[in-house]
Amino acid sequence: MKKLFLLVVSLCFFPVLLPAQSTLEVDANIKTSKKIMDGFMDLRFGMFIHWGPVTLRGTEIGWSRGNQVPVDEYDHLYKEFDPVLFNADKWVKTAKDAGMKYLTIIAKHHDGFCLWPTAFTNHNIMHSPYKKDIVGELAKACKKQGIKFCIYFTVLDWYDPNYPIHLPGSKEIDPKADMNKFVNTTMKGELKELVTRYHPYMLWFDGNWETPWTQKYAVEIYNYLKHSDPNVIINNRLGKGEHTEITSTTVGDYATPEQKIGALNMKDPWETCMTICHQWAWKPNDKMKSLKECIQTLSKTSGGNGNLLFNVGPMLDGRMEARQIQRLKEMGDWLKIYGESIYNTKGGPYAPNDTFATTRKGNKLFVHIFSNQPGALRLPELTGVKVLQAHFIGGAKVSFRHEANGDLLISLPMQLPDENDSVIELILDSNAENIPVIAMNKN
Ligand code: JFZ
Repeated sequence: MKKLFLLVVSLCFFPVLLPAQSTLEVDANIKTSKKIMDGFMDLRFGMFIHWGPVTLRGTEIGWSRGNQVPVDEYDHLYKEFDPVLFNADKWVKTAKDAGMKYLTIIAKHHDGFCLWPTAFTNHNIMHSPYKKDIVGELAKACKKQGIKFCIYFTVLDWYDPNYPIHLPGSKEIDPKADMNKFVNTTMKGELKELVTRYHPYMLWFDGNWETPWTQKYAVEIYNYLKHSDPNVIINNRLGKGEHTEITSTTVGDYATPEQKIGALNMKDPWETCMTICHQWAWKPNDKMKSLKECIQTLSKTSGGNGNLLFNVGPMLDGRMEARQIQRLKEMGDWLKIYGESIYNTKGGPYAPNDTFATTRKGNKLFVHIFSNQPGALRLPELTGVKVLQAHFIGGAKVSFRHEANGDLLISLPMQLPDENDSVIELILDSNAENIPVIAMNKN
């Protein structure tokens, strides 16, 4: 008995004596809780910001290094980077006026330039003429204005000599590089600075597709970060694997479809990242999405039970473009009327298509109508549920009837109240959130 007691005690104090746990899996106790993830998914709409010295050229961040811009030129752009009109409060207010609830800044993109004063490389904002902590100022402004502050950080670094690949798309491994040193010293050091100084709500990793990055590193970094802040949310691009899915081996808390709306998924959290124009970083005369496209993208994303991280690339002087601020404000104006059908809702039960999408909360089912249907909108049966009442949000009553085959027929006026997305609120006789998913045709 005494021996057993001693064994138990020694195991408690010297966990190294325990059989080595698989290093390829995240400890279930450390994984971000469902409660925290539900809170994140309630937010629905956030701002992504891609920015850095590359705006001096107007080409794509990271990817244009060694392509449109020669490496020697690209790597010295920061010496001219002086965004004197940068104003963190204005950026955050732009996000707030758009109805966004969180903001994710690129602290370091694939070109390795750091927008905060890091001790681990001189390739950072303090060595530019500007010399101000962009990440810190944004963290402060977000806190002040009640926006959740999040950080993008890529695991690859084409600039750092210890990271084994040095050019976009290259497969060539530099024999002089030291990946272990890069991860254990530079990456861990930089992440520790970011987490302890700025307390991000979420970390948006990227770059997981390159071969030097392994699942073992991903698990190690996940555990490392969660020990530092047990509540921090981490996307699925920390681990290896497809961005669009969550599987049993995924390292990270949610899926990250890019430049396309994710599929309806009531089980796994996901967030689509998408640009308001074409490029992630600012480009002169980049084609901007119409208001209709912006609003319908948000509604279809919510209808699929996902979040939208909508990207803006500010200009080289530190301002966001007036036309983009205006477009975002128009989204915010729409959300002021229809926000109840977006925030804190669940997607489904119908899979969104180009005609309509649905969201739900309690006994309410919101039908987002994207284009007028001659006379009526026909919805396949909502099994076991009756509609008691229907009206446009902020407007008139809508007539409807349950057909003999179970279909729900909703009458539409000649002129829909909102040309971008009119929302009908259906009041049901029971909880809309319990209705099973209903597959739909594309149109
Ligand atoms: C990545 C970044 O590379 C991009 O610049 C941006 O930050 C976006 C949010 O995330 O997107 C990718 C990811 C992978 C490839 C291209 C773009 N790829 O493998 O070609």
